[in-house]
Amino acid sequence: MDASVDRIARPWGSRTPYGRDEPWPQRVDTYLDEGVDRAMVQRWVQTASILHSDGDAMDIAVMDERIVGVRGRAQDRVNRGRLGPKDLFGWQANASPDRLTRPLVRQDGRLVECDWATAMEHLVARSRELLEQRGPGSIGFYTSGQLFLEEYYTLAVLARAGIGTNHLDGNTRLCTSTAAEALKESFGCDGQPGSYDDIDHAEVIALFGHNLAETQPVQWMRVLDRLDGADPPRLVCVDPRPTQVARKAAVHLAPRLGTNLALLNALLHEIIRTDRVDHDYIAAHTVGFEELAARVKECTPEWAAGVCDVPAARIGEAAELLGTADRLLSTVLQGVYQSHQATAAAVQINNLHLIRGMLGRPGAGVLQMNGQPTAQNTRECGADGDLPGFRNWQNDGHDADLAKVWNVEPTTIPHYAPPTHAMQMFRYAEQGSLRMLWISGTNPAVSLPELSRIRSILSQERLFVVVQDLFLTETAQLADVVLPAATWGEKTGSFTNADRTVHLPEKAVEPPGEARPDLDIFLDYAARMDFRDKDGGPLVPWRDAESAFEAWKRCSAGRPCDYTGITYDKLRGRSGIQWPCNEQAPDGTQRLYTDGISWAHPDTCETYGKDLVTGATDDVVEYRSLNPDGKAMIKAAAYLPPHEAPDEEHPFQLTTGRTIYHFHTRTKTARAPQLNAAAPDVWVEASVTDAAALGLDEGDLVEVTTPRGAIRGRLRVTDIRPGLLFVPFHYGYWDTKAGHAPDGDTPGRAANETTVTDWDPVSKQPLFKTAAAALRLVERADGHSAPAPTTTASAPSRADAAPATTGGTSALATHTSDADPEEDAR
Ligand SMILES: Nc1nc2c(c(=O)[nH]1)N[C@H]1C(S)=C(S)[C@@H](COP(=O)(O)OP(=O)(O)OC[C@H]3O[C@@H](n4cnc5c(=O)[nH]c(N)nc54)[C@H](O)[C@@H]3O)O[C@H]1N2
Ligand SMILES: Nc1nc2c(c(=O)[nH]1)N[C@H]1C(S)=C(S)[C@@H](COP(=O)(O)OP(=O)(O)OC[C@H]3O[C@@H](n4cnc5c(=O)[nH]c(N)nc54)[C@H](O)[C@@H]3O)O[C@H]1N2
Ligand SMILES: [Mo]
Repeated sequence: MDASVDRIARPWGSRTPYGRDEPWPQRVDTYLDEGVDRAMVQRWVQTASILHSDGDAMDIAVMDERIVGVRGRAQDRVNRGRLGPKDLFGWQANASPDRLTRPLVRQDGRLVECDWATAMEHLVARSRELLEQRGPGSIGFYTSGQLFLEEYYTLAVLARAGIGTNHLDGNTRLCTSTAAEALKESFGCDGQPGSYDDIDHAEVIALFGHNLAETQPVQWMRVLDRLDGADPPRLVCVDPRPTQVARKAAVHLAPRLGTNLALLNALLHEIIRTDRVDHDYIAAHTVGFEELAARVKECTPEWAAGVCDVPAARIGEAAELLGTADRLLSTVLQGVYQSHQATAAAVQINNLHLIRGMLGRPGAGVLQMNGQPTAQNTRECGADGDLPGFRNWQNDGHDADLAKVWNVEPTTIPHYAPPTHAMQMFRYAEQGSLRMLWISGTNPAVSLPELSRIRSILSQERLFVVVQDLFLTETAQLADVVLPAATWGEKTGSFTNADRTVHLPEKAVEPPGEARPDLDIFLDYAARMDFRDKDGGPLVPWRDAESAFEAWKRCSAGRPCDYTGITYDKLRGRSGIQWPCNEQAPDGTQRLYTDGISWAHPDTCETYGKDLVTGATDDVVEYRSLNPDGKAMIKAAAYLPPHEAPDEEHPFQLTTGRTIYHFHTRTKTARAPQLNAAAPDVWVEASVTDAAALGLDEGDLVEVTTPRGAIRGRLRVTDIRPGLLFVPFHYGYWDTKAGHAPDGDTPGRAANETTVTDWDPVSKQPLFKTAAAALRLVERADGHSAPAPTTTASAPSRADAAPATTGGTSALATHTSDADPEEDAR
């Protein structure tokens, strides 16, 4: 079967139904540039998508040394050939004419072009001066969840052992630090327990604050295919918006923002009350059940109904599904991680699985999801505020072991305190103790909360800002040095998706101009700084991606994220491989914890844990007394109300998030015509009830104000819960008419003009999803409708209120269900 589908109008494409416990059928999605057909493609280069955490495997089509399209890889376990809209169209940004092609340095207030040697020597001179005058604590690195493993590892070595600073974190702090923390609190160590294959086997799939349909569209296709097949799963959705997930759910709970923990405590209450718990599993593999039972004893559905504004009966129905499922799969994402009591709530989902014994079997698993494509590697490699290989900074044995791998003295690697988190780094920069900040692969001038504050921090004269990016982003415009990076398709390196699957995206074409792979930039810096190990040899002896990967394998050996059984060759030509992969598991490991809990023993665990309410760190003595045998830890927490509650002046709750067609600050997706056209500008979602009460309608220009700032956008009236506003956070200002940051005359359109500087006490993840806001009319619609998609959570409540989102002929992709074996062989 060969079919052409408008993948903007139908983001998930056509269905390939399958029954429970059957293999997910293949469907190969291909999109080639207009005027290009398969016969014209000169070579296909293996890669995987980096526009979400799914790791969709694909091949890049190359013609005349340029990228002309993509095709899914049928043999890969992750996607079996399917691609989402961003996978299909996003690559076009690579060839955008406004890519950075030469380094820039600031001279007399302006950024001017220079050669690499000039830019790097400037950077080295400033680093040396700061090291001499102010010490390593004056230098910080803020990296990404979108580079490759080899790049993070190199950065971690040069920052922690070369500079010797504790200030190294990723934008993964905004993204998956709660996922990591929740895993650490429950299992003593990071590491995704479940597998995407669990979707094939689950009887109930519960999604907590996770808009899977839009943010991991290929796994949503998998769920849709199961819903159309024999013995379909039932979905439980916890999300205040009418997402596609919510529309397909057997039970949809739409809680008041910031009340996840109350709801979860009530669900646990019901499951314990009805004794739907696996007592044998609890006895064999956990500690702490009694404390949980006592803590949730009073948390009845009726109590939670009052807190969450969800009918008690609906909570009962959800508990019934979660409590009786023979195979339960749960997924968790930003509706929990970026909301109030983030870690405490995420941990309750682990508890649900622990008390029901729903772990380590097909269909029984928890996915504490990642968001960014390579966030897992930022964490593993220690570029995110943890030590490499999930080592425990409080464990002297782990510090010594890492020092041995790097051939440095243990005192070289700072471990006097937990590694500095990103929000703290920005505070140090604000206060003046941090004097150099090297930002790679992230755009904090759009993505961090309270943007007026972030802009003023980055614009300080005394702070030396280095930005490594593809484009002159809002952040790069504030830099002292801008380094042009090569990206996906232009460089080789590996990465690991949210279910531990490692892929090897390969270089397909040359980068534009003088742009260089991030790895080469970090290696160049390490060489110029002349970082040495304790015997006088180079601290960073590797020279390319493959030798960096081999070095990382030695660092990962014997740790949970063991890569020792993986080679570049093993990743070529076939499916991705799930870590741990070593002598005992040469083909990788589908699920963790199939045979009890493996990494929670006091000698091996990544952390001794924290208090779920205050975030205070425990020490080894407390940990040993709580968990001497290394079992899973069931940790309970009481609900507290969110910090910012609506009042008379700010009567609404405001949340922010994503749409299927755009990625983050849109540096890539705004430059892909099909994606940009589908959602070209910011909008504001409000409920039918609230719009009616304020006399507002579809397309009206409105202003949303919080104590931090205001944004303007057109109104979309949807079936969102009353009292709640939603604003997508994708829209910065680089492509606006003004082209500069908002001031008195140009109100902002970035959601983060309005968000608050506040974070979860345990994971330190910022709270992008709970604020109080006011809404007012600026201008009537006058024929406009909101530039919001109609295919997704932002669908208008009244179907005819806005024209349907379509892509037309330029968005036609083919679906092939019988994968052509010749095409599969490369
Ligand atoms: N299309 C697209 N896909 C992406 C990305 C992208 O930018 N665009 N980014 C990737 C990245 S880095 C990430 S982190 C993931 C994020 O993926 P998701 O977490 O799925 O996306 P969000 O839209 O941030 O938030 C999910 C949902 O949380 C709900 N929510 C808000 N507040 C609350 C609350 O208090 N409680 C509950 N239960 N729910 C709440 C929102 O209504 C929203 O539907 O997506 C990844 N995939
Ligand atoms: N209000 C609100 N704010 C949020 C969120 C939210 O839900 N609401 N979500 C948060 C989350 S989960 C995330 S992950 C962040 C994302 O926030 P950011 O990381 O700031 O967003 P991106 O637009 O992905 O920025 C990545 C940058 O790296 C560049 N880049 C891409 N590839 C490469 C490469 O290979 N090398 C280099 N050097 N640069 C590259 C891109 O051009 C881009 O400028 O936003 C966070 N902010
Ligand atoms: Mo993220």
